[in-house]
Amino acid sequence: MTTEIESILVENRVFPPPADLVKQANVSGMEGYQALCDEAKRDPDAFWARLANENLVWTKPFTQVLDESRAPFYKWYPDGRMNVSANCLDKHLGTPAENRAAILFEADDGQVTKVTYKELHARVSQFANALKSLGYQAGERAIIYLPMSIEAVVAMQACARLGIIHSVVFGGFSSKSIHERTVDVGASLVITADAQMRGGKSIPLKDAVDEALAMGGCDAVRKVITYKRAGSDVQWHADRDLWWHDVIQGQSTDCPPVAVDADHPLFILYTSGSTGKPKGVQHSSAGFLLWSLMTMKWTFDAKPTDVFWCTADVGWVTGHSYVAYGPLAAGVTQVVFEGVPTYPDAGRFWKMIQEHKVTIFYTAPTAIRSLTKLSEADPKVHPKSFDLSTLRIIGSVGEPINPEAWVWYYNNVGGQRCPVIDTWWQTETGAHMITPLPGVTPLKPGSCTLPLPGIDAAIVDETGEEVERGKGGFLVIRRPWPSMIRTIWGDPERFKKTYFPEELKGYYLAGDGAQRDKDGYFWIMGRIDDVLNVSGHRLGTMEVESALVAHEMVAEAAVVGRPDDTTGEAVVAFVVLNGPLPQGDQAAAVAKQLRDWVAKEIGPIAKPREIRFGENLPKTRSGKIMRRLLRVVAKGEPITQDVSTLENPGILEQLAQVR
Ligand code: 6R9
Repeated sequence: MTTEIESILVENRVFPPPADLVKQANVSGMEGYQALCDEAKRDPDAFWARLANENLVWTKPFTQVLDESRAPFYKWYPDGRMNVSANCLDKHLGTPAENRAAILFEADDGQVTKVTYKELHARVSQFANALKSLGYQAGERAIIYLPMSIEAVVAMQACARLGIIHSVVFGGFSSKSIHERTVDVGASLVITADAQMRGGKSIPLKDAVDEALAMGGCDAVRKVITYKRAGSDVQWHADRDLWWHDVIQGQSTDCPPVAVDADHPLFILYTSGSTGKPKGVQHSSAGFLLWSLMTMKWTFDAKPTDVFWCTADVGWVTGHSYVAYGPLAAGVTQVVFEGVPTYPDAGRFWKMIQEHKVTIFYTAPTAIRSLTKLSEADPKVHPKSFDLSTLRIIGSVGEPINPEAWVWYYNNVGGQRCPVIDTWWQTETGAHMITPLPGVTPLKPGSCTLPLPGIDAAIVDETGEEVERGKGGFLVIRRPWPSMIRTIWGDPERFKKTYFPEELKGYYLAGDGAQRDKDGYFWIMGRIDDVLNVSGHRLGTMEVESALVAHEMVAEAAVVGRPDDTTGEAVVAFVVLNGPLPQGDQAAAVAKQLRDWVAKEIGPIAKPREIRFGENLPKTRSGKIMRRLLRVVAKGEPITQDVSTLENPGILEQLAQVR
């Protein structure tokens, strides 16, 4: 572990919560927040029991709240049984929510489809019955590789209904990623689409699945179900392939939800870590759903009248907690969007907020930064050209939001009326952890402010001791919470070592550096490990390095992040080729070849922005690559650090040249 924590700009402006929100929010005023925090502190078990009893429907009530006997493999509500899909859909039947729109789906081309809770329940049940008739059962694993669509939500919910564990692979990932995940989870089912539509273009999906399954080791896969989205040509394997519209034919819209243990895995979602191999983060059923739902109510102040829009793809954790599960459990109407924010123009988000009368909007800083640039350049796509008066809360997730972007978002999208809710959390935490509450927290741009009630967040040193206010350290969570990661699928040792290192007193180590100011507000300073954050997506430097060295031309590679105004960080790769140093056009051609290779190996988001070639990499005498120096070179700054421990200091000059 290293604590290379850079100091950050601390904003001094404070924005008090709007008075009307303080009055009627689900958590009202600092006293309301404090009362919940005190309740959780006084008797954590009683607090978590109360929330689970009041907010979830149990098939068999739990008698124990938390089993710590095998820590850090915590079990929550161990003897309770329930079903996630029943808690998102069935519970609304026969209530006023039944005829409310659950999903307003807007396709890439602008076409809108509305699905009520009752209709969604029927669709999920029908698809679940199709899976059942194919012999699928609780505990099996399904890979879902679908575009943003009603079907993506239906597929996830149908799996949950039967206790099938899903693993969603982001549609922008390569066939190699699908292959790795299919093998790792031992999937017996793949659900995909012929293609996805983004920005007016159709991008094949089924082809990538075919390629992945042809790579070998996927023998457990019995069926591939394909949803026809674009009507594009696909290859067909008669023994294995089925159309979505065929399998649901004649299936009943009544499918009793299968009760599972509270800790039955709901899903496995892969995320980058500090090694080359992404980790399969395993989440539970009850604990995960409870916190997704509570944070909908607390963080977003969700009410039945809200129109909620989270712009995240279901391929990321945000699309699990705040598209596929949380909003449905909360009974709100949500917008699901297939396309991209810049098509047909950069006013798309604002136009959609206006048309669907969105009240709660949740997006990523990278989107805000890129739309700021485009809006300021063209008044037609500027948020001020749209009626955004229905908005009451605007949220941010994925990376630190710089004060400049925060203020632009607050002024131009939120009309200086809506609090900017900067939510800090991770794939592993399942749902929000440190975040302002709209009717409670005075905001400071750039700070995710205070932990949610029940979340014991702290900043500690290498020994687990809390550091003084104003000092940087490791962000940890000292007590378990219901939506926490249960294990890394198939690798419990790695789970223990990564998240509960021995020297940290059994605390959960988030992997972020942070500090607290005099008011106890948290300021996240970025990752302490070799994980980059590109457009809010986690990317391991090792992952990109492994992809590069897998190319026959590459002898060695080191990857670092460079700060970037729009994407947060950009990938810069330093590469040593097998053979002479390329020059001029040849260097450009090889760089292009390698960038395309990385896109194929991992996905387009992992493509290095820049590739620099050298005859070697800067190394210590013990052979360790000095990434610290490469980060300076990548920024184009002069090296002022001591390089005397380097075996080959001259190499830095060579790498500094952009060829
Ligand atoms: C939900 C999600 C997690 C990492 C996390 C941190 C960064 C996320 C943030 C934030 C500062 C915020 N991060 N939200 N940093 N402020 N509000 O993004 O999950 O993809 O697993 O990424 O993202 O570094 O450790 P995930």
